Amino acid sequence: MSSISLREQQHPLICQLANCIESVWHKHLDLSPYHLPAELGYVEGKLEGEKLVIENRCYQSKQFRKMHLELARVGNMLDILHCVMFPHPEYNIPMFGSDLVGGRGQISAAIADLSPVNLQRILPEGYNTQLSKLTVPNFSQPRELPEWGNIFSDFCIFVRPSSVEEETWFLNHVESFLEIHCSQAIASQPITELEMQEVIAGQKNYCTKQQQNDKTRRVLEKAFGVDWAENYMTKVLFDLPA
Ligand code: 18B
Repeated sequence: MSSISLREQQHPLICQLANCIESVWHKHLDLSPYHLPAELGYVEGKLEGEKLVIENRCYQSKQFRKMHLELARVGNMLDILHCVMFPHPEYNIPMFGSDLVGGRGQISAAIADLSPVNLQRILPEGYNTQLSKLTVPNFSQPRELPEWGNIFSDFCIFVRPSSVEEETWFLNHVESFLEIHCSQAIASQPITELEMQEVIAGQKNYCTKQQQNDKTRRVLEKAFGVDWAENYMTKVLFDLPA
């Protein structure tokens, strides 16, 4: 099955966000393929008797070591979009991340952020200026970040969209994040070797915290087992630069 067909079966917001992400990437960046570890591009498992299907699309560009878009579906109970853009550590630019989780017609978690990669949680000035100009939609059901969520910036959006209108607000806001991110990234200059050490430490902290997301881990463990889930979370979802 091609990922177009999985995408079309999923919740409309997931399908729209996946299309949006790929179209902004194609518009701004010179993409080449990024090869995931063997056998992990398309995977199927069983979760409580339901089929779990995972489809990955992965690219790289001059500024980004790995741009990962993943769609997953458990039977027809759970639809997931996961996306992370990992910058090359020679650029001091944030990590874009987004997760959409939903089931039976309702998205329960919609999160997107441009997360700083220094331990002081400071975004580069250009990002701050651009992000500060955005109007934050007035979502009726904001959600509380878990404890490990201290990696996210003050611009992070984490909500349960309560209507088609709010879904559109979320989609448009993430599109703005991506437009700002791609244009800022293209304009950014490589940093020194010393500064790179801090960026690597920041990216490592981001990944270590994300690996603590028990809700993601539980879904993967139930379908594929503990060891497979650990390998997938550390080698595919949140791996570190070599
Ligand atoms: N995630 N998510 O990507 N996760 O990957 N996700 C959930 O309504 C998967 C990211 C984030 O409240 C839930 O509570 C699976 C990125 C946060 O404790 C489920 C995959 C970000 C929460 C899954 C996946 C991110 C969350 C519960 C692999 C942010 C709330 C849904 C395909 C940039 C955590 C709910 C909490 C929730 C599952 C964030 C089931 C399997 C990139 C903060």
